[in-house]
Amino acid sequence: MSDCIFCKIVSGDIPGDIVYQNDDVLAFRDLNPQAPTHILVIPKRHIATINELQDADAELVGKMYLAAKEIARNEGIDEAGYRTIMNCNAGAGQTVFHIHLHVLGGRQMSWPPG
Ligand code: DGP
Repeated sequence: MSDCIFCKIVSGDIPGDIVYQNDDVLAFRDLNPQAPTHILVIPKRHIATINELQDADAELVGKMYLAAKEIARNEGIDEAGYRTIMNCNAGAGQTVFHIHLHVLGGRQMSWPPG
């Protein structure tokens, strides 16, 4: 998608502080971090929201979570704990319409989220 910020990070057209990638998934630090560790895990292929996911994307979504696990270990937040969130549509706070799994850690998390 030519007008998608995250597709531009995948293509290298805009810079990203990349911490992890494989053939299907890319992860980079959030520009506006909400915790000492705040990383976004995205599929390299453009998918706008959770609502657009197809059955065939099940493995891809699984790979996003496996990436999150790997990243949490690399960041040293796996044992203390971390949060993964994927917002869907504006009412949930989604502002970039290319699905992304937030990985947040390095501080105590509260519940419920706002
Ligand atoms: P959400 O609100 O769930 O759609 O989260 C979008 C996140 O993306 C938000 O935390 C800020 C981050 N973000 C937006 N634009 C950029 C960018 O150009 N680079 C990076 N690294 N993060 C971005």
